[in-house]
Amino acid sequence: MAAAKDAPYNLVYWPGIPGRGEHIRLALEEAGAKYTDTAFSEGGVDEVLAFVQGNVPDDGINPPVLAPPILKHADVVISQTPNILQYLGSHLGLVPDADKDRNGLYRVNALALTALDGLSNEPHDCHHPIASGLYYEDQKPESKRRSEDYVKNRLPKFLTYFERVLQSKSSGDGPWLYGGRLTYADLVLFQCLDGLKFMFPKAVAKLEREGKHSKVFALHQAVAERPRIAAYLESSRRQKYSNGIYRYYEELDIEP
Ligand SMILES: N[C@@H](CCC(=O)N[C@@H](CS)C(=O)NCC(=O)O)C(=O)O
Repeated sequence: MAAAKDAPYNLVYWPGIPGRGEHIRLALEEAGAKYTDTAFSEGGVDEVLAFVQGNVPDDGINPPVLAPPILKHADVVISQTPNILQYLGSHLGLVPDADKDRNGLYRVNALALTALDGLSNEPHDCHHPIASGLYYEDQKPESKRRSEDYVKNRLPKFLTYFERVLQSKSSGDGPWLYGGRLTYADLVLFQCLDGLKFMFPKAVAKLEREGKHSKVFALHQAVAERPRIAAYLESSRRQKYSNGIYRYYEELDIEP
């Protein structure tokens, strides 16, 4: 059975944190797609654990997954955030039109991967510079050093890169990263910057005041104002940042 066009989308992700699952939610919400979410379903944690422990899917088609987010859609079970986004992007119209721009999908994916590298994975490592399996509390001095370097060097580097993308001809008209229309890469950049505003409020506010990344901040605003995204952000489906990738620790709220 191929993935049925009208089959509902099922997001499998840990309850209690927006986490990487948020990138998937934003794509589904922007498209107005019907979906279920284990963050809000009874027994949601058990479903995540069944995947993480390798009990499902053992269906002869889909390999086991290592970690959420996981997307189930008809007979498709896939993991890896940018991989899921590429799948959803094609299904939900969040990638360039393949007839007009055959390789646009890969360009958009490169932008999303770059945002996830520098504005999601590296922030995660600010709290886990020694080991992902150790608590933040077990690596606080290293975390402080890592965070200082991140806000001073890495964060401006990535924002400068995205400003350059937004100023480039390939960005087209309007506030979007590629081809003059919203793609999933814009949603990823929005979510990353949104999380960073929560995680490093002083550093991000300073960068915003300096005005060197005004197009990046304008993109964040433009995504937040999309009617479906605005409604989603106001809804109870939008979870608060807590103990996920984007966390707030006063001692790391550094002004570079
Ligand atoms: N590269 C993967 C990373 C997936 C990942 O690290 N998921 C987290 C939750 S956001 C997790 O549960 N990890 C468990 C682990 O790495 O052991 C992606 O982008 O989806």
